[in-house]
Amino acid sequence: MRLVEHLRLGEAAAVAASVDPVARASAREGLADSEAASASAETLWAAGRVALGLGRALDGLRAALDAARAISPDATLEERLARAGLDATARARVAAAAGALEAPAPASDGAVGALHGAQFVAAQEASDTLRRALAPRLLDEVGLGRLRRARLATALAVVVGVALLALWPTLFPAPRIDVRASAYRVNDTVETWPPENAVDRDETTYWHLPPGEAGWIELELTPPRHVSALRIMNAHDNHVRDPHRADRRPFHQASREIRVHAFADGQRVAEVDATLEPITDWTRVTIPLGGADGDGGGLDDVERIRIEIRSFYEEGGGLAEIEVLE
Ligand SMILES: [Ca+2]
Repeated sequence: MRLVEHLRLGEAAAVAASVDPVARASAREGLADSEAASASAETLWAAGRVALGLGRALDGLRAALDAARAISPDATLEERLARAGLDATARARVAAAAGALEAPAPASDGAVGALHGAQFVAAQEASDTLRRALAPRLLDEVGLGRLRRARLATALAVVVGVALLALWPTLFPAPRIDVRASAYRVNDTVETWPPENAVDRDETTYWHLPPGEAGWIELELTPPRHVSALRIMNAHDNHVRDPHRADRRPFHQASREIRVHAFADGQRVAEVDATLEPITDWTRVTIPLGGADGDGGGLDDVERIRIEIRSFYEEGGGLAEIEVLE
């Protein structure tokens, strides 16, 4: 209900309608004076000119209380604050700060003590509370309409923002690549060379086909995207040249002839043949994927890329890394 009132401003409109336009204009000036006094109080206080700062803070509160008088000239302070829209807690706080206005202000910075510090804070808070509550009650119809629209726009922006945040992962899924293969090598129960090894950004891990078999590896792109080329690092066995691993049974396994198939909207949109060399020095080869007309401009909305390993060096085929270039 508070939100509805916040947007509708019905109470504020009722109070505003009961205020004489001349009194309203002078009260609005009072609020502006109050705001200026509070701001300069903050600056003075922060600069160490605390006696002057406290004086300005109290001026700010006086001006805000005077503005409250404009909307209910004959009421008590308590009634006036209630009519300004303050709840009981805020009324008590503002009334306490207003009561302290009677005390004599310190004449010099040296006379400012801890209690004055508390008084400064209380006065600034009370002025701010009162100004916020009073401002809509001192608007005319045009001003109220403008405030209603501004508050409605803010509320709508929050609602849209929250909804967008909730729907974001569905609307804009994080780009993902899933990988699968016709088969992969399992040397024993411990060592395996699964297809995930070809997209883990680690040059020392490989997808290997079982020895002696042709096969394929496939990348599924979510969401589908523009692909200009693949960068491929062939499989290799970096243990072969490692003297510390002489006990290990070395093997060579690398792909030779490959065929790349790209799919978009369920249709095959490219088929490119390439021959890979056994790698030296961690080299990668780039395979451009042009359109059907081979213009080299890449392919749009690619959802799936299959790399067929048609022949291999030594024991069998495999790949260390596949990068999708957009
Ligand atoms: Ca890898």
